[in-house]
Amino acid sequence: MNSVEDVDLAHRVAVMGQRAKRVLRDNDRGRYTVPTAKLYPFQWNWDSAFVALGWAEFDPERAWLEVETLLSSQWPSGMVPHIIFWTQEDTYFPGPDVWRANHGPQPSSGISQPPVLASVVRQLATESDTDRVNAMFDGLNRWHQWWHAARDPKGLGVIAISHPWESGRDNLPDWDIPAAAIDASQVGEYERRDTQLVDASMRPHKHDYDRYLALVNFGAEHGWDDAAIAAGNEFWVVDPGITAILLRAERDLLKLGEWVGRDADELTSISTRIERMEGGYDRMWNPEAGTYTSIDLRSGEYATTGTSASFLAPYAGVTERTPALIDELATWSQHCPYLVPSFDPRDSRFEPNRYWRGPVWAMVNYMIATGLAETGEDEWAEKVRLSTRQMMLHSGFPESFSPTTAESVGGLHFAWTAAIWLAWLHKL
Ligand code: 9WN
Repeated sequence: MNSVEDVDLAHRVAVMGQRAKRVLRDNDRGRYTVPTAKLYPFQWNWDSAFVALGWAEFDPERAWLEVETLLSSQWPSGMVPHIIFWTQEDTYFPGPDVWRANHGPQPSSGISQPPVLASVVRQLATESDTDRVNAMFDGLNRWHQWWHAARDPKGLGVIAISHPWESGRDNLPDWDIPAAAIDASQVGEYERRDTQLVDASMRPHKHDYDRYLALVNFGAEHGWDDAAIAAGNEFWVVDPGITAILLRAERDLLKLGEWVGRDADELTSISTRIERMEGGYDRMWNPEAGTYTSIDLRSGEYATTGTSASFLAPYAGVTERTPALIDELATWSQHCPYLVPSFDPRDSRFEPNRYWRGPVWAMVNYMIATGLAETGEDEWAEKVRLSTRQMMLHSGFPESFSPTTAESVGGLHFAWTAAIWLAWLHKL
């Protein structure tokens, strides 16, 4: 017989499921879902991909529409932008007039974001979806090719970002030193909207924003030309997050291609890209830090510290160093009760409530735990899952969570957090 506690928990879980659906419905704009109203009133790239996993739990048609809408914003170069400005809104800065990036079918930003889309499509696909997968395959393939050509032009097998926003982990301490070289003297006056909607102590500093905007200006002045950005952008940093996510996405794209019977040539070129990345991955291993770190390609310097993305190697199918990563995760867990903080909690730059300098993000946990489970590290996969669940039971569906208190950080009523509940955490 169930105890009172079990019944109570089952009730709370059921209520959470209803609330999570409500969050998606409230943020639904018909063909895409905004991350949260006002703070982020457009379509964001990796948000939409994760949100589709949530929709899939109760409205599969709507899930497909989400991912198809995202891919429909693709530029002729193959790039899929990080923000698509489907409507005009004045609650977000910088908007399309600052980006000056009208290269695609819709006004958009000029950079990309972590390419989780192919992995999500693989999860959405059921036996009856071969036509849909076929229709998306070329776009996904071209986007992946773009990452290699535009962000790894030297064929190192690891992927660079041209802007902190491209990583999706905007104000990570990793970017401080590479960004320090950026000349922001010409940025001028501007009005931020984020700090009018969220406590400024949770958001990046003005110093960071000045540099974000200087990089946007550089891209816009160079017509968002990939070669000019690779050659001259002051910020050019290998990101373990993008690299792991792309490698995973390439493996999933290959499986999708095999499944729908694409040409051998197409499949071979994906396999070649996978092999190049498998060969390059260990460049990010930093023996002094004892983990994978980012690399500033302009100076050749490695970051000194691991981040939550260091733990994505198993998700990428790179498992040689899993024992060391598990030791590292165990150490982190002794320094903060909730896993996985976005930045090393032992480091002096760790800030539990400031955006990507400490808070926990549910979709990052989802990827970390997926990789750990696939590698046979069930105990730690489960710890990460239960930690995520506990934080949501405590604080609902905010943008992110404090790893020290499980309290909300950033925006509320947040789509990807609710989606991760639906896709992954709703079972008792
Ligand atoms: C800039 C929407 C996005 C996420 C990013 C997160 C944050 C934007 C911002 O919000 O970035 O892209 O203005 O802060 O860092 O990962 O996609 O949720």
